[in-house]
Amino acid sequence: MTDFSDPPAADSFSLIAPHGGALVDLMAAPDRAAALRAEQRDLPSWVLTQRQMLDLELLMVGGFSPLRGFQTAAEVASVCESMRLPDGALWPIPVTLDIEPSTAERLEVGGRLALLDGEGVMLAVLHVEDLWEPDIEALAEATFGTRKADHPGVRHLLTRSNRVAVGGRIEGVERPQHYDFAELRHTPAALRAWLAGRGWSRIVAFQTRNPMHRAHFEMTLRAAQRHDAKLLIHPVVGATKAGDLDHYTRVRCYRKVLARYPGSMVELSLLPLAMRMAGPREALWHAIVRKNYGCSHFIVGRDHAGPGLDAQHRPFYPPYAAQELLRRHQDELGVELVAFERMVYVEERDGYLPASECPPETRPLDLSGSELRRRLDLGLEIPTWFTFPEIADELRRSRPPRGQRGFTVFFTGLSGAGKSTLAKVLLARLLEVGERSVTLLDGDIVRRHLSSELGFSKEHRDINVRRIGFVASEITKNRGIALCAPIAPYDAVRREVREMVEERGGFVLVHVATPLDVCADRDRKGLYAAARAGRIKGFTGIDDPYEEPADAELVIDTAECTPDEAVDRILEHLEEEGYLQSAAAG
Ligand code: PPS
Repeated sequence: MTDFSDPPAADSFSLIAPHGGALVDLMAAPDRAAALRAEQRDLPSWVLTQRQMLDLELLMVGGFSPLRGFQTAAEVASVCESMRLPDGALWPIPVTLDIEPSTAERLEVGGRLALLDGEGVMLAVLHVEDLWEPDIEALAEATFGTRKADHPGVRHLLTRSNRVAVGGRIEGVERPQHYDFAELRHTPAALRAWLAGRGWSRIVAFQTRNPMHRAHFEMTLRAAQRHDAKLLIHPVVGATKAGDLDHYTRVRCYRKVLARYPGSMVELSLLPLAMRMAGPREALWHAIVRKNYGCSHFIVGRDHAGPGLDAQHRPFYPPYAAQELLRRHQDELGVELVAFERMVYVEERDGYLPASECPPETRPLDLSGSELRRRLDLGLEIPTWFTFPEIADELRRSRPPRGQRGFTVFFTGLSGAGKSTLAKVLLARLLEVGERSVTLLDGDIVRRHLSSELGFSKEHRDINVRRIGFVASEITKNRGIALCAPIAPYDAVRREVREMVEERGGFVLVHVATPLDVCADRDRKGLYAAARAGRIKGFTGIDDPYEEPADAELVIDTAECTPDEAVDRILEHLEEEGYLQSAAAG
């Protein structure tokens, strides 16, 4: 593999590369870094989230040039309003650092904040220039063009970000450690130097968060040839969209695709970016970042960095908005737009053509992402016209047929609805067959072992259910079966758990919808009587909410069937979906 060892200083290379302005290098010199480390114990500190660490890394190495730190309120206002920094430079996406109020209370403008990784290693020092409370909704509107929480970027802002932000200049002490694919990770300066050293001046960058199939291969090959340029495959390996294929599998796929290009026209480098899924604004942002990495051209598709469909099944952004935005700014930016054409396979020609150039008598073929997943799930053939066989092998390894994958059955419902009974019957039926390892995470059991310190406030219930989800997702990842049976009364956290588990395998939500009066009549633990008498406060269904799921795969009322009948239905569903062979369904 190519050696891209770091050059001694960043700015000296900005002259060599014809594309891109001067690179910012925020890393402190070794003496200064040692001095900052010595002061660490006297400074207030903040442990960065995974996403914040990715932003910090790109700030420190100059991937976010010309930014010199996390943005202040004035900078963010300017970015939101005009897509420009206060000095007029193009910059379409806010890069902010949100912190907990308890940390903010210990800070003042003019002071400093140590930024730590999860193990307490100080990565950088932030010189506090501004402490402010962002208007989250306005921020969402400006960045994503919507305030609706069905947009994952908006949802992240609304539900996962703290209400206080700190802005200011960064001094980098130590870059975050990556133990995976270290030889494919390069600073902008190192990549620029390497490109210049090889005499590459026209470079088309290809951004991706997906594995590359033949259509991508053909399109990138064509793009490079048409622009008389070399090609940089520059996939995002930071945070992408929930449900995306893991980056380990993707990188194995990219490496294999590389061997398919003719001559020495292509290189691969990994980008530790936290994507926002902000569509057009994000496309422009990606182009700026690629310019920093020394590229002259940037491929933008129909729905670049699009978050998928909204609750009404409509796209969030018009189909060509990202291309139009970059086209408007390409001269100023010095990065040329390469508009991505959808390539389709034309059987009659045994080759790929842009969809718009297909002769009318031909029948173009394409395979959607969901059709590919369906074929993988059921162990069906993946056509070689769609993806190279070596890529299909990687995909099959990563997403084996459902019968070989783990899954979680998550029961939710009121106390006394019959969740535990169904889970126990299902456990027994699965163990009778004995082919798979099965773990029961019953509400009461979890509360005794995993969540003994928690009560029944909304906050505590959410923590409890999240813990169950975490354990279930680990079991699922390792190809086991997890059966969960908490009340889990809140929709948002149930959806979070689904997302977490579906990344790794199957998730079946069973709403045990036994009516409240039946549950209260059963009252096996005497809790309803106690709740009605006011001896227990905040009891689900009495004086605490239960949000009925709208996304349950199965709804079962135990007042209307026996436990065996209910479990038969669950087993049938698992069999139909391909998670179990017929033996378990008896
Ligand atoms: S949650 O909401 O998912 O965190 O609840 P869970 O962990 O499943 O715990 C529910 C069991 O705790 C008992 N219990 C209560 N339930 C609801 N509300 C209140 N205030 C409460 N206090 C104690 C109750 O026995 C539940 O068990 P199940 O098996 O559901 O009857």
